[in-house]
Formats: sequence, structure tokens, C-alpha cells
Amino acid sequence: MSNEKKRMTTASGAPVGDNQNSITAGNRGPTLIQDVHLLEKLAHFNRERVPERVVHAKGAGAHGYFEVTNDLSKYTKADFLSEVGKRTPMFIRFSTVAGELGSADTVRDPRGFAVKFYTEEGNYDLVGNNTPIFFIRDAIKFPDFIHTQKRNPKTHLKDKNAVWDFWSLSPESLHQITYLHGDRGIPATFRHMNGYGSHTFKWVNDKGEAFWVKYHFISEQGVKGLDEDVAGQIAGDNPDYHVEDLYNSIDKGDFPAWKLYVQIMPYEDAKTYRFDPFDVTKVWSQKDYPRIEVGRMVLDRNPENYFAEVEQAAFSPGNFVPGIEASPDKMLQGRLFGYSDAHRYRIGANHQELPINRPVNEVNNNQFDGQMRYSNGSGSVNYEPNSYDTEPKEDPASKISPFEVYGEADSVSYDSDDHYTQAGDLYRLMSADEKDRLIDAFVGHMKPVDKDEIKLRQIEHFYKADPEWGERIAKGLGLSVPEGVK
Ligand code: HDE
Repeated sequence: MSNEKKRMTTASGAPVGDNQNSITAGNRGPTLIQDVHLLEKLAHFNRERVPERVVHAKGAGAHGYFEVTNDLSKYTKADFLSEVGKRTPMFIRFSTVAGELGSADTVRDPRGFAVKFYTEEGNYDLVGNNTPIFFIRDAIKFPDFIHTQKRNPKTHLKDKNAVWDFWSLSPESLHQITYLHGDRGIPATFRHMNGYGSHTFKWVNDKGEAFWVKYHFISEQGVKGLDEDVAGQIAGDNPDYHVEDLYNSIDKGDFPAWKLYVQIMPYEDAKTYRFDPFDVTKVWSQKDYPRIEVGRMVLDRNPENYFAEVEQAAFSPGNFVPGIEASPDKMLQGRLFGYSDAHRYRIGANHQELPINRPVNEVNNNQFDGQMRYSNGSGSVNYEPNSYDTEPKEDPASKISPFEVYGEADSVSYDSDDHYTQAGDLYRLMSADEKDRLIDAFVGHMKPVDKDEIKLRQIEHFYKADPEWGERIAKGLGLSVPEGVK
């Protein structure tokens, strides 16, 4: 192995003679425009940043593998789940939601839990969070919701009034905000939290029979949270606490792992289940549909380069594989557009050619050109039908499973408006200590809201979920439960 150092070059490969001094006219003369190495170096420096993700900007990623431990082929024909022992390489990105790229890790916020399985039938992306539910249940409200989580357009400060105004006017958020203000709201590390697909998805077996599923990644490290004051301290001392913990844990061979389970609902049950099973603000009772083991995910390799592998990772809930399909969940449906559109804006039309996003199987289609196109197909026929009998040809066996639709096209809201039963159940499941911490967290976060009208509206939601809960929050805020509510 020659111990000669690699020659430095320009981006076009020309060797660089001097990387310390600009070329000037004489020792006190102006810098010469012919110093193309200087020009290129400064110009590239100005273009190092791509737009950060509009949500989930701060995160960390790791490579690993998924191994099947239970044969569920009677429910899905998905190749990567087809036999016990089968291993599929995967990449995961954990993230916070509301903060910018440089924000602190240990904040009260859901965590992204985005998994890309590099299967032999294309990438399957399961882009979930560390909570099984979400704040809203129609994609059309997402930009509004996120605007309240980000900075006030006038003050450029986080705005508790906006946060609680939106939540108190969106009662469907009660279940998720209870989860968020509970002990799982600030994970101790990315390793000590579960992951969920959140939505209902559809599995289809090789006979074309369909089933509804919900995914649960259960941490083998256990689930641990941080107390709010400890978390605040850490946020000041080390804003990258979770990123550092994940990197160091894998670096020293302490590989974090999760067991993947699914709940499976027979296709016909969806029509009669006691609430809309596609409503992502609700969980399915595990008494009705117990968790069934699928496999195990192990993270055993750190990224070689953060920008190339983590910043440029592009996940989409629309990246399905045969045997796994969408459900009519309105949030999921909106996400099927949102993600790839975000990637085309953020990292370009050909982002799936980047190594971190490229499938392991061959890509064959007539998509051509576009910025940063790397492999531009071959041959002169890039259309079909054509009379040259060219490849690639579609594969009818990979069509989605047909399903009936009914009713009129309209802007339709979900039928069930019970936002209180599951939130109240979650509250009543908590121990006395957990309830105390929950009440403290809610009171602490609501206190700065300057409109009593907002606080009283939110107290009404707590009260409807559980009268004791509503009374305790009202007392903590120095208010009373509105008369008409009791
Ligand atoms: Fe996201 N979400 N989201 N989201 N989301 C993005 O994709 C969006 C939702 C989630 O590590 C964006 O590349 C819409 C639910 C994760 O790269 C964007 C809606 C859940 C990540 C986007 C939702 C998630 C994102 C931001 C409402 C859990 C990080 C830039 C319909 C089930 C993925 C980007 C990564 C990122 C859109 C709601 C999880 C803007 C339209 C619900 C884990 O495309």
C-alpha cells in the first residue's frame, strides 16, 4: 500500500497546487479571477446546506437488519416477511418534530421512528413515531397544526397561546397530548422508546385476502423517560444528548434492538368495529386484537457520513412493497403525497438514486432526466406502448388488491366524535405518581397562556375525559371547571 498521500484535486479532478494561498497579482495585488480553485471552493461552501426538513429537522440515523421470527405469510405476501430467519438490511432515523436542525434533543415532543427496509422487491418505508396515535386525523389540518408548534411569525418565538388555542379547538388531539405530557413525552434516549406505524395499514396474502394491521416496535432496552427539569438541564448542557448516546452505544458494540409486533384485524371487522379503525387518534384494544410477533430489528452500524446518510435519507409512507398497501386513513392518504414532494424539493427529483435511498433490487422504468440524474436508462425507446417489444414490462401480479368504495364524494369528517374515552382510559391507567407528573406538566405548559378562554376550553376536554382530571387541572391553573360542563 503506497504511503503516498492522496493528491488534493478540484471537483473536476485537477490537482490543486496550493490550498493555503489565493493567487494574487504580486504580493500586495488583487486576487485574480483565474484562481478557479478559490472560486470553486467558496462557491461550493455557500451551497453546502440543503433545506432542513420542515418537521423532524433534528435527528440521528443508524443501519441494521431486520430478522423474521414468526411466519405470517398467511396474512401477507411481502417477500421480506416470507420466511423465519430471513434478514433484510434497514436504515432508521430518529428525530424530534418541532425543533430546527440545531435544536435540543431532550424536549417534550413526539419522536420520529422512520424505518427503511431495503427489501428485494423495493424499499419498504415504515415512517412512524414513538407514539401509536397522532394529534389530528385529517392531513388538511397538518400545516395549521405545525404552524402552532413552530415560531410565531411576528415574534419568532415559540407560542404557547397558539399551541393551546389549536389543541383546545381540536378535541381529537386530547389522546395524543395526554401521551405527550405523560412519562413517555421526553424519552431518556432514542434506544429507550417504542416505535409505532401509528396508522392502520393493509396486508394482502398471496390469495388476495386482505387484513388490517397496526405495527408496534417494542424496545428491548425498555422504555424510560426523563423528568422535565432533568431534561431541561441536559438540553442546556448537551443539545445533542440523544444523537451522541445512539452513536456511542453502537460504536462500542451495544446494539439497540426492538421486537416488531402487529395487531391484525380481519378485513370485514373494520365495517362494524365500535369506532373508525382508520382514525389515527385512536388505538385498537389489545384485548380485541392481540399483538403478534413478526421479527426483530437490530441497529449495528453507524453512518459513515451524517449528511450523505442521515440528512439525505428520504422516507415515504408511499414506499410500499407487494403485500403491504395503504388504508383509507386520511392522514396516511395525505402523507402519500407529502413526503416525496418534500424530498423532490429538499434533495431533488432524483433523490432515490442517492446511495442511502437507492433500492437493492434493479430499478427499471421510463423515468428520465431531471436534475442530478445519474443512471439515465439505456436504449432509445423511453415510452410505451411501443411496437419494439421493449423492457421493462408491468407485472399484473403486483397490482394493489381491489377494494369497494361507497358513498358520495364530499369533504367528509370522521363519524365518531368520541375524543374522550381513550384519553380518559389512558389517564385512569396511570399510577397516582404518573397522574401527579401529568397534571404538573399540563399546568406548567398551560400557565403562560394569556387567555382564560383557551384554558377553560381545554379544561372542559379534560373534564369530559375524567372529571377528577378536569378538576385538578382547573385547580392548578387557579380556575374552576366551567358550570355548564358539569
Ligand atoms: Fe410527517 N412529515 N407528516 N408524520 N414525518 C415529514 O418529510 C407529513 C405525520 C414523520 O426521518 C416530512 O422529509 C404530513 C405522522 C417522520 O426523514 C413531511 C402529515 C407521522 C418524519 C411530512 C404528517 C409522521 C416526518 C418533513 C400529515 C407518524 C421524519 C420533511 C398528514 C405516523 C422522516 C420530510 C425522516 C417528516 C409530512 C404527519 C412521522 C413534510 C403531510 C402522523 C418520522 O413530508
